[in-house]
Amino acid sequence: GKKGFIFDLDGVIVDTAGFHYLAWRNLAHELGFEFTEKQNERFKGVSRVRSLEILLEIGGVQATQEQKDGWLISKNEEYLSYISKMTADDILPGVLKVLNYLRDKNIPMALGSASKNAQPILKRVGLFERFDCIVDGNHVTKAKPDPEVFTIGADELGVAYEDAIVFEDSIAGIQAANRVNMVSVGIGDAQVLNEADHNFNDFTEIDTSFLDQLINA
Ligand code: G16
Ligand code: MG
Repeated sequence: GKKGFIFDLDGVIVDTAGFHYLAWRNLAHELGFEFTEKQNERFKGVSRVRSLEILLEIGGVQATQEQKDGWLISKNEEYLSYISKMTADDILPGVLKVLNYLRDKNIPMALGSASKNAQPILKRVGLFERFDCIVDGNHVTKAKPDPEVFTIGADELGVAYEDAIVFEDSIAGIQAANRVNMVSVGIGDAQVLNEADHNFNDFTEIDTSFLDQLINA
């Protein structure tokens, strides 16, 4: 059937994963514990609320709902201050080449992100108009590894799930795509993303013959 491409945002289109990490690490320090980059793998693709739960679990911190709400707000404010400085230069290497190639072939494209900040980020880097539909943390009730963010995207593009190709940097996102038989493409460490159907370190490794292979499969 007709193919459609779905792109995750953080860690795939832009490197905001580093900003999330900085903001969570600063909160951890404030609460008196360390938070490493290795521990941060579990946070990728995971919702804001769930991320805080995992962080408090790592630090062994008990907190009231009021405290948690305050930390969620202050973490997001810090994150927003980082993304407010983003420009088109923050689009990850090789991404525009792939998006342009698919656009020239009239392939439908969706954004599928867990982030509630996806739209302002896309606007800042000049990609808001590039997707036929944007599904983000404001539209879904179930977080990755639940496939909801991707199934809504495929439905809106009008493609069958097995004809949808998902680009993801998180374990949770690869699992979400696999759960509904979408083609999963892992961007990042192949050892971390070993459940993906295809693996690349970044978009500069993706050539047009690979894209044609996916389109014509
Ligand atoms: C992203 C990140 C996660 C983050 C989540 C929620 O998802 O990978 O680390 O916790 O969004 O972000 P926000 O706090 O901006 O709503 P994705 O799916 O784009 O990788
Ligand atoms: Mg991601």
